[in-house]
Amino acid sequence: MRVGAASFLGAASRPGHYPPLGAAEIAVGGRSNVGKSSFLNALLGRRGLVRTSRTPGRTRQVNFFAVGEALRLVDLPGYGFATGPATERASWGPLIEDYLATRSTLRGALVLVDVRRGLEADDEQLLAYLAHVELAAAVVVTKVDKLARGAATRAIAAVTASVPVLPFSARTGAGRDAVWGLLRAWLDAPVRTRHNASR
Ligand SMILES: Nc1nc2c(ncn2[C@@H]2O[C@H](COP(=O)(O)OP(=O)(O)O)[C@@H](O)[C@H]2O)c(=O)[nH]1
Ligand SMILES: [Mg+2]
Repeated sequence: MRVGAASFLGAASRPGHYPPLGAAEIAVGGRSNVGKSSFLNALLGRRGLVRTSRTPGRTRQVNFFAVGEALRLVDLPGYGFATGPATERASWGPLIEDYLATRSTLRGALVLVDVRRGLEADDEQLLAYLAHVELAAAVVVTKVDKLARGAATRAIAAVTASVPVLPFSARTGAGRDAVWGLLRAWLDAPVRTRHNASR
């Protein structure tokens, strides 16, 4: 897939307050520090577009990036980070759920997991929610360069999900073409009308 010019489109910090509907959207979620910003930058071939951070949990908004005319990538707030005011923590879930349940142009969601941690309870919950709202989903196993080849292969095989599992490294670029292939398939698939997608 040829990647069009990417640009920041806007952010939402409250349910419903999203940029106007436009191009098809694909959401990217995962625990804080899983490598989500690095994944997006590597996918887009843009080093600094999405801020990578050494202070996990700071990004509490849904961030929208336009990729050419036909696609938007949507960076969901990182979950599972256990510091910060409880009120802020409590707001992430409803925001993510509202966006996933209601966004009519949303075509699928990637759930990122660190190769050294695998699928954890929060990730399973997100996958279950995606199945519940009938969205296409896949797991991207990040930072595969952090393990030796054999250990990485075993760790990736241990990620068992009922959706595709794709290994990825933002550092080496491994897995980039496979991810783009999946996204293209999602964009090419017929749009299904979800019962609860209202806006
Ligand atoms: N070795 C390696 N480090 C990575 C990779 N992806 C992210 N990181 C590092 O993991 C940390 C968290 O990355 P970031 O993209 O900010 O994660 P986010 O909080 O999920 O957005 C940073 O120090 C990154 O440099 C990867 O593929 N390989
Ligand atoms: Mg980030």
